Amino acid sequence: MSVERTLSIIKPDAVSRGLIGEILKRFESAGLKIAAGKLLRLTRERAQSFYAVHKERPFYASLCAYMSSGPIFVSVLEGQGAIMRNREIMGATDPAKAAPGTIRRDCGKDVEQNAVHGSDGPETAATEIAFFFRPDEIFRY
Ligand code: IDP
Ligand code: MG
Repeated sequence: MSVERTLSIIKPDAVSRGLIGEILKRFESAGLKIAAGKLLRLTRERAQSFYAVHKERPFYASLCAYMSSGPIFVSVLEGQGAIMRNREIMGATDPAKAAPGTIRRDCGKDVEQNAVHGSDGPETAATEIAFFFRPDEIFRY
């Protein structure tokens, strides 16, 4: 397996409940390195752009309102097989269906306010990282 980079977002529900440290600890404990990170707030338009792939879904408007409702912590995670590793640590989309010990099971509120986002493949990881970070903001280990 090769070293990969993936985009992680700690979503507004988790940031507002003081869970940034708890969630970053889980990434680091799993061997993922934090290669970039920042706290920011998306405008509604930026949230719509980030989630454009979901624009036909019934939850799109609500998702974009929620994702622009408060600060988020965006980071680039780096490591062996980082994309799928991060998805495993996150757990299933719906916290009620996520495996015990996953971030979404332990920290998510519901299927929308599910604590974290993670890229789902190499192409989306590259696009999503570039959405938030310039190359010179990303560090190598
Ligand atoms: P993922 O985040 O596990 O990849 P996606 O299907 O890509 O799941 O959905 C993107 C985000 O949209 C989810 O993380 C969640 O915040 C929201 N979402 C997904 N499905 C639903 C739903 O059925 N109702 C409300 N929000 C949803
Ligand atoms: Mg997805």
